[in-house]
Amino acid sequence: MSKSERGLHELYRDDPFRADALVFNRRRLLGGLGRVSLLLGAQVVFAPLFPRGLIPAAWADSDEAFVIQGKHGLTILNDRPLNAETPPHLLDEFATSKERLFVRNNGIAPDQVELAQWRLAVGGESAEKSRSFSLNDLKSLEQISLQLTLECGGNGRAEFDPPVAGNQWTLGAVGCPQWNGVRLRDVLEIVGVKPDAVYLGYYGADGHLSRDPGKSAISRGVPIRKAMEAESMLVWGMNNEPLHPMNGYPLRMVFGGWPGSVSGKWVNRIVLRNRVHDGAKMSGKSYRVPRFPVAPGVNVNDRDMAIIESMPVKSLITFPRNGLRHAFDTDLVVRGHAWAGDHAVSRLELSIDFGQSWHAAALKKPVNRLAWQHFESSLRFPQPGYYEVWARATDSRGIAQPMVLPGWNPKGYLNNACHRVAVYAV
Ligand SMILES: Nc1nc2c(c(=O)[nH]1)N[C@H]1C(S)=C(S)[C@@H](COP(=O)(O)O)O[C@H]1N2
Ligand SMILES: [Mo]
Repeated sequence: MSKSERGLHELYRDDPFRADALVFNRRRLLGGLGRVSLLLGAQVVFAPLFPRGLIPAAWADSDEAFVIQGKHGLTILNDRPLNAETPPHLLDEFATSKERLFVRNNGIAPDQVELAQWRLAVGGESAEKSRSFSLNDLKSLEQISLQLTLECGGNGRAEFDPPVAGNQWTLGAVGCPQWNGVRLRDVLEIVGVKPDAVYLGYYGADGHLSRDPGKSAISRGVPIRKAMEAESMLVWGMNNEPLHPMNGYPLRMVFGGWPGSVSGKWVNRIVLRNRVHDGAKMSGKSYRVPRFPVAPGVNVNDRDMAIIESMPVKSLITFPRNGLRHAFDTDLVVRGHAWAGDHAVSRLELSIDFGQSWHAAALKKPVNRLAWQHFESSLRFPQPGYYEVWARATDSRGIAQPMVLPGWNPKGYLNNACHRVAVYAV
C-alpha cells in the first residue's frame, strides 16, 4: 500500500497530529461543517475543545473507522480513500437503494458542492465546439430513467491467490439502482462529435490523495461507440432522489455492464478524444488485464495488458444469507440477481450437491438493457445436514460462470466465480 493510502487508525498511530489535520480539517470544523461532523453523523458541539490528536471515541474501538452518513450496513474496507461494500443479503432489492450502494473512491471526495454553481464542460480535440452545461441545462433535455448494473472491476479481488494489492472486495462492490438523468449522446450531439473521435474521457471534482491540485485521482472513459449507446447516461439521481455524496453528487456518468471505474463521479468535464484517453488510471496495470492467460503471480509486461470493457457473466444469491438454519422438510426460497456486462443472462441454475446436478431457477428478463436480472427458485433438502447453495449464470452467448477462480491477473480484476452460501438443514 502506498503511503498516501494509509488508513485512519494507522495514521493516528504514527502521526496523530497529521491525522488530526487531515481528518478534522480544523479550520472548517470551527465553522461547524467539518468532515468529522459529517462522518460522525452529528455536529461535534464542543469541537474547539476537542484535544488535538485524539481519535474520536466513536471510531476508536470499532473496526468501522468511518461511519458514512446515509449508508447503512456497508462493510468499510478502507477509509483513505473511502471504500465500502454491501453484504450480499442487503442487495436483495430489485433496484439497489441509495443507502445500500457500495462506495469506491480513488481519491478524496469533494467536500461541499454548490449545486447552482455546478458546471459540466464538454469539449476536447474531437468536439466540434466546447460548451458548458448547468444542471438546469441538462434537465431541459429528454429525461430518462434506467436500471443499470454498476460493478467495480475489482469486485471479488479478495479471493485471488497469490493475493493482489488493492481493496479486498469480496462480493458486494455491485449494485443496480434506477438512475435518473439524460442520455450522454444527447449532450455530445449538442457539441458535435467529429468523425475522428475514438474515446470519451471524464474528469471529476475529487482530489488526488496527495492533495496535489495538478493531479487527478482517476480520469477514465469509454470508446465512442459505448458513449453513444442509448443506455449510456449522465445522471443526477438514483431511485428519484439526488445522488448520495459518495456516489457522485451532483452529477455522474453511468455505463452499465462495464467496470465501475468508467462511470465518472462528480463529473465536471468531459472530453472527446481522437485517441484512447490518457487520463489517470488508463494505463499500466490499472483496470487492464493480460491479453492471454498468465500463471498466477507472474510479472506481466504493460504492453501485454488490455483495457477491460464489458464485464463477465456473474450472479449473487441475496437470500438466504450465508449460514442460514432451515427446517429440512420445508421449501427454501432462494433468490438473487444475475448480470453479464453488455449481454443478457439466459440461464440461472442452482446446485445443492457441489455441482453434481443443477436445477434451473426462474429468471426474469431485465427491466431494460444492462440491468441485472432477478432469479428465484425453491429448494428442498433430502435430509438434515450441511449444504451449500451454488448459483451459476450463463450469458446469451452460452458463456457460464466458472466454479472456481477465473484467471489470475496482476490487479485481481474480473473474479466472476460462482457465489456459494451455506445452509444448515435442521
Ligand atoms: N471521479 C471519480 N469517479 C469515479 C471514481 C473515483 O474515485 N472518482 N471511482 C470509480 C470506480 S473505480 C468505481 S467502481 C465507481 C464506483 O461508484 P460508486 O462509488 O458510486 O459505487 O466509480 C468510479 N468513478
Ligand atoms: Mo472500481
